[in-house]
Amino acid sequence: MSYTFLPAALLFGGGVLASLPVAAHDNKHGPPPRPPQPLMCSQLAGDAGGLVGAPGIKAVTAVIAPAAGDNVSFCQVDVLYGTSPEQNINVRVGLPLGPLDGGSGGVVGAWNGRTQGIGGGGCAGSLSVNAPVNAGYVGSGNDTGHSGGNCEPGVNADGTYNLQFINDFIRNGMKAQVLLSKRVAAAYYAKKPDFNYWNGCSTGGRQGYVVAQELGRELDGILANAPAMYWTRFQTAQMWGQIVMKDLAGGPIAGAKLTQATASAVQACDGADGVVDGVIDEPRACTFSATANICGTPTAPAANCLNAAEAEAIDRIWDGPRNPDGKRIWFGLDRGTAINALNGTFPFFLGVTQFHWDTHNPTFDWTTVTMNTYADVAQQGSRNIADVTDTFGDLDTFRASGGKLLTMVGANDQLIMPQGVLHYYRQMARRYGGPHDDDFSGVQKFFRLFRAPGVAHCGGGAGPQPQGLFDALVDWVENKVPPDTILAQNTSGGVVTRTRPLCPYPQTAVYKGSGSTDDAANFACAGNLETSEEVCDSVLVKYKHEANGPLDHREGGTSRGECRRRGHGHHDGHDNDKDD
Ligand SMILES: [Ca+2]
Repeated sequence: MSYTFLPAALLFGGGVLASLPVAAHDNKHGPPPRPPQPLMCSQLAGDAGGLVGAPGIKAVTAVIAPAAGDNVSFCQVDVLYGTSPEQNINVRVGLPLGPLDGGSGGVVGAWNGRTQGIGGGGCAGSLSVNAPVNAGYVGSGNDTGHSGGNCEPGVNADGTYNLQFINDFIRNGMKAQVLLSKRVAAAYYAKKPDFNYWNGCSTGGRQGYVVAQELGRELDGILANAPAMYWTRFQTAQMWGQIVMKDLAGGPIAGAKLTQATASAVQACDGADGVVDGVIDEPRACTFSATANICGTPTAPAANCLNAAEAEAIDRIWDGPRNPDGKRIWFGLDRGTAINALNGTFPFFLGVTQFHWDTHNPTFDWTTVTMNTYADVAQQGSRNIADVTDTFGDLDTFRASGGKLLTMVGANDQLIMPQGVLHYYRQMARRYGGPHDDDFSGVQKFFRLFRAPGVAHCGGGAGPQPQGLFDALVDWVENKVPPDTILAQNTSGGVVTRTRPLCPYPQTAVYKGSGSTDDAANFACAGNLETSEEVCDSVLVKYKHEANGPLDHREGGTSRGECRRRGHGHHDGHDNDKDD
């Protein structure tokens, strides 16, 4: 295959191509073109690197970082990117040493021929590229245009949005990162990457989805775990429990009571999946009510029982935010999840910030919001800023380009309600699959979701911990082997104590009925967790009409008729269908 060296095209499109040297050669009378040659690291900060003076490139440094501890030496390129004085995105590209810098053992120098972008967390990016570089990848990261993890600058003091800040955080930073990493790799090694990947969790997971949705041709494989997608909607929902506790219980409920309520729910529902192992495999099917923990009742625990108001508050935290009509606005924390993270003595700081974004008022006081007015704030957020932040686009280009998307989400994620990504997955299943609600075969050809029972945000928790996710993605992309299961395991003192398969949603791991329940070999992926009961209960009130709009069955991946037919038109006494 002929190879045309057009590094700038990756970043800036066709407008600047005419001014760049190219190896392609259509002058039959001239000398043959000289193929591109590898560069020394330091040359990447000079004219030969093609970065200096290019549009959007404000500064470039390129130095060889010495080996340190377990980290190998590599070529560290730092680029300050921005197309205006206000835009300043720091991108770091870490390159395994090329042949002119002493690298060896890889495809070119120490390089394995691949790139791997690393995502950030919270309201911050990441410039830590050691892990991918140590594994032979060109690693990259970006700071999303600001340092630190504070999202408050998204709203100016005068009540206007700082859309530069918001867009750099939401999308521009990782786009510049991906494009620059591919461009710098091609310049350094004189070879385009064979495969390009993303690897992130939480905000890093959201970033992976943004790249899939908005740069669909650039990456071959994306690992996007516990994605912070629907940024405005889920972060607003992070405040629901605080408001409920304030209104019903007079303030935060003691942490020990919340912990006991979680333990009681696990005890009640653990065995429903066929294996008593301290984990509720399908928490949506668990209907345990915290009223069982009310002091003085026969079912109350020996310690940390609840008063009636506290019990109602915990039930509403599990249920998630609803509007005054009883229609679901977003999802709650599934039973078995640590409630304290969002509902401790103080609210989660990014949730507080989100209320400022929702109302574009940097001094808005969340304590003025009640359970009845919560929907108004949620609706303001949807109408004012969620189209910018929530990144719920389709995957048409990514799919058509052959990309593969892999997501792990902990079923007991204590920060990002895992039903959010299920909501998106259901929509994509309908978009790329068959006509039936339960047909996920189409979407699974390029996008697989593994929900890990008992696993917390990006890992941790009582459930078996997912293993080898990134390797599974690479195998899918490069060897066409789709991940049919992901191994998960618990360890104690370095010894594996339990293995269990994770299954591509909506399948689940079912015990075969004999042999150790601590051995993955005794489980098989089967069943369908997308019951009409779960799907219909997950239908949300229409986006941007949270205060008093109709339910949006279509966006919920189902139909009103389907939910009516199955008898799910009503929920908890609320007439969910009256306007629909
Ligand atoms: Ca269980």
